[in-house]
Amino acid sequence: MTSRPVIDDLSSFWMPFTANRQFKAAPRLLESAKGMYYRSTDGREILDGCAGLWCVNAGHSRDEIVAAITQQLSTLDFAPTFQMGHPLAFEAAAKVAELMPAGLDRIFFTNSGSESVDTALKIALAYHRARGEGQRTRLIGRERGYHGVGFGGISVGGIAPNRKTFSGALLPAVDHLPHTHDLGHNAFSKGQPAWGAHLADELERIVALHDASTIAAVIVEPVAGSTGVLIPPQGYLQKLREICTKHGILLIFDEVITGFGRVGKATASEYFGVTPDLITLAKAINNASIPMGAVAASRTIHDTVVNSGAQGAIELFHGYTYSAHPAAAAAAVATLDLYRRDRLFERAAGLAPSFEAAAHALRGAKHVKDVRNLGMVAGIELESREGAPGARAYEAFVKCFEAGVLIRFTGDILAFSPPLIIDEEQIAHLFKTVGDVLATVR
Ligand code: PXG
Ligand code: PLP
Repeated sequence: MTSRPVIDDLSSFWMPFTANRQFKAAPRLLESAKGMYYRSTDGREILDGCAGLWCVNAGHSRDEIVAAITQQLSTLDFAPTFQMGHPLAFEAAAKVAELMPAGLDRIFFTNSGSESVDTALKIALAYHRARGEGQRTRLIGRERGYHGVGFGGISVGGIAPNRKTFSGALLPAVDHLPHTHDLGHNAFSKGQPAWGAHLADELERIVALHDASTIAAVIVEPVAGSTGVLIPPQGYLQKLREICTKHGILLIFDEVITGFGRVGKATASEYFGVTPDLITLAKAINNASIPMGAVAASRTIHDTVVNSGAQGAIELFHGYTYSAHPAAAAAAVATLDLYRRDRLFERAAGLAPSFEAAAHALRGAKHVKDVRNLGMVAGIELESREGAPGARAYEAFVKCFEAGVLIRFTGDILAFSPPLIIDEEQIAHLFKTVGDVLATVR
């Protein structure tokens, strides 16, 4: 058995997005991880069905990444990237650029998805200003969108509880597209649902209301993860792209979850064949081993902003102390090399059909009212318990953990996004455990 760290005081850590009192009354603690498995402090192996928080795409504690970080920290622990540089920052940017859709090869580094979102929104404003259209300041998000927790991100985001407390301080010029989730039309869709492309036309209505000359950008997740795995209807993203192009509005895809293989290609943009103007990234960019995020900008946007400044003047007043932190950059280089060497994106594409079949085998399981999936992401929506929304999924989540499987839940939706190194047997075990647990859930 492993030694158990004695934690007698859980009170200091104010936990993020957690029911703190509930958790601290019955904590679930992880103490190590390797490959597909966590180990809990009570010495149990836990199959990771959600890649941590949708981020450990190559599996846990990979030797190549650990070695790169360790080596880097003892060579160059920190170097500024404001008016200075270090070679790995440029190498990491070039490697990220290689995986982006053609033309989106200018990379701005951040430390998280939230920072990537705020960065992309600011780049959009800076771009229009550099073009002499500084009045384009309005931002369009979408209902049920999650774009992190910065003030920009919650303003364009569409999750009511994330906004309510802060409503008086959100960005002023923001509008929202309707979300595309409708079980009346699309229940039990495999891959992209057939119904819903017309919802993109709502953008025309918003443009007519505010006038295109006031709108800077539209931001959406190509596949919404956090709010319960919402797959875009066939043709929907293409339509958004067309409408944005027609009106000179920038299109931002938030690929913090979909980036780096989750849907079987490097990006969802590549998978869907729709190229936005900006892509936000984080999480799997370096297998979540060190905090890092990025924004991929089109060369047009980059060149417009950079060439508009006077010689010797800083062109974009934006950046983080830790932008391209050496350890994070080393981890990114090692991770992207590993993805290529092990052909992990192809592996994800190859596993997707059995993942889909295993998820949809839970159609008909107790409480299940929808199963949906794309690539290596799946959502299982449960009928809510009368008067207690979310309680049923929480019970399922806790029982799965007790049965040795880690999943995510939001509201009454269970979410699955395992590391892309998962094998067929583990996929079967993951969904079988969930089925067994659901049979016991009240
Ligand atoms: N955009 C998207 C699309 C995300 O999914 C962020 C931005 C923010 O990233 P950071 O690194 O600031 O957290 C995210 C993050 C979940 C879950 O289980 C999802 C996220 C984070 C934590 C939990 O749904 N997504
Ligand atoms: N707050 C203060 C007082 C600072 O000096 C800085 C950075 O120098 C920041 C916030 C921003 O920190 P970061 O660059 O890590 O985002």
